[in-house]
Amino acid sequence: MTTVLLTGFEAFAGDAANPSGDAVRTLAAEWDGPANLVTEVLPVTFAGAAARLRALIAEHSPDVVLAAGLAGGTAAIRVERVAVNLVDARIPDNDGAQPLDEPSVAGAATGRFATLPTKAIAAAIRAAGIPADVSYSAGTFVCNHVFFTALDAAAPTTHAGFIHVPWATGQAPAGIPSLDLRDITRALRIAIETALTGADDGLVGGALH
Ligand code: PCA
Repeated sequence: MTTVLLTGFEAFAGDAANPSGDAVRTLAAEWDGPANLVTEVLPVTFAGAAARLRALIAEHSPDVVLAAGLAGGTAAIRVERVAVNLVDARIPDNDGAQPLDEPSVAGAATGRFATLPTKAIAAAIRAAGIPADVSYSAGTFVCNHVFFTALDAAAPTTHAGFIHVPWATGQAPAGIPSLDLRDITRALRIAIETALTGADDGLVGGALH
């Protein structure tokens, strides 16, 4: 049976919530197949998140790995295409660790591309009426580290990638954009379904700047 590993994150930076973790918990509760869905809410720690993700991939040998995290201040779902082999923490993680200018995986390539069909996923999410774009930087904090780790740890045949989500409505700080948690959850479901069936072939995308 096809296995999908879906992760979100716990709260960080003093926030009370993280919509990525909430959406993963919601999708796990309503999932009705046909793929086997394995879910986890990861700690926002460089050491803990990467180790846990590697253990989950080793245990379940998933066909699809989709990790999700919060990008506070954004207004759309961001389907990340590029993971950089760089850890450069602007704030401490939930362990209090703030590594600077280190590789995510020592000796690995400078960067890696998502092995999910990123353009097809963004288009499918938009077609459902939810704002979504392909993004070319997942930052240099724990999300990018988990994204790079997923690509490093997964088998070459695995489709692996990362999605950044906005704040959920009702949780966002004043004046910060948000999406309904149901739409964030739907976007993750659409991403999984597209990863299992879709391809980027022939889609116009990219970014001018
Ligand atoms: N967002 C952070 C880490 C955890 C999360 O949800 C990031 O973008 O790196």
